[in-house]
Amino acid sequence: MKAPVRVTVTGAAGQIAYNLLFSICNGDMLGADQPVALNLLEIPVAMNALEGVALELEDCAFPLLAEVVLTSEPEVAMRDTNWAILVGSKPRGKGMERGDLIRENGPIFVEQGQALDRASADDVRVLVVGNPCNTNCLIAKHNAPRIPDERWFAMTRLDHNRAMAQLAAKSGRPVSSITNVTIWGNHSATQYPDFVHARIEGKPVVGVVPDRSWLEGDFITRVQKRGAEVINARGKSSAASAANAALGHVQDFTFGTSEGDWTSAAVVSDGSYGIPEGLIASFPIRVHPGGAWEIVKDLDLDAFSRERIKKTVQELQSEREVVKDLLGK
Ligand code: NAX
Repeated sequence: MKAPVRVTVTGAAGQIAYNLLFSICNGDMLGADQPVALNLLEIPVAMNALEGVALELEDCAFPLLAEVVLTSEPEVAMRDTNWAILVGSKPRGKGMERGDLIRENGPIFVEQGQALDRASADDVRVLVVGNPCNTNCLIAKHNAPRIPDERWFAMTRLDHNRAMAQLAAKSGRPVSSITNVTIWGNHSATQYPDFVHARIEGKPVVGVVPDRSWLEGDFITRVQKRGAEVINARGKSSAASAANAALGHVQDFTFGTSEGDWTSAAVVSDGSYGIPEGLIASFPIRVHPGGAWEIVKDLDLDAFSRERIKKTVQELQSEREVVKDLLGK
């Protein structure tokens, strides 16, 4: 029997976590032979609800679940963790601007970053899901100088999946035939879902979907605004699809991406494609079995793509400006 991998999930009584925890314990994220231990973090008022989740986890009698720790203390939640999935954050309130939300949630990620720095395992990797996830990730990273740059991720996998699904629907081809999709930049309405390098059955999308105005217009807008579309229809934000994306992200960064394909994730920019070093921006990422990864470097960007990447990067820079006092060292 392998030693358990310790996974922290914050916001563990929330709706994304409710769709995530049971799949983690079922082996869907780290493999059917990989035991897991869970560290679950909530705020004090939600501890009762979290205890209810723990009762249900127990009732599943998961053979792979070695231990469950419930806590409202970030440092306890981050202790010895190998994968920290930071979901918990405050939702945007009525009339709140994006900048207000960033300021509201920033301190959570200062505290959790410091706790990760002090208490996590030496090989910890961090996936930030809670919004605004790129900037929250930036804040946590700056408050955890012990953890190397390549271990930090903000989630754009849901956007990536949404783009694949739209291309499949438009072309009438199966989702499995869609590859080489990239989400660039911020997980926000400025993100750029790149169809130029995407492929359908190995052929450039632009050759298979002749409707260029759809690709440049509705395709991009629909992916950018899909979160709002789900809220309008469901009355609640995406939860099952977000949890599924988090599983997919950790799977890819554990087992690797398929030969010839890549995934999208927001990582610490190394300056590639002119995106300023240090920003947490989404790139095309190739992952090797075991989890070592690199930004796919050799893509030619046309003027259309460059313009859109510039816009989303400007937004990331202005978000960084809003939180610069939280970035510590
Ligand atoms: P919920 O409101 O259902 O759950 C959030 C949970 O976090 C709550 O139980 C709350 O008590 C807890 N929480 C708040 N502050 C905390 C803190 N300081 N420490 C620990 N827990 C804390 O939201 P849910 O639908 O689960 O969404 C969670 C986050 O994911 C939101 O910020 C949401 O915007 C974001 N999303 C990110 C996505 C992405 O693709 N990156 C897509 C889905 C989602 O919109």
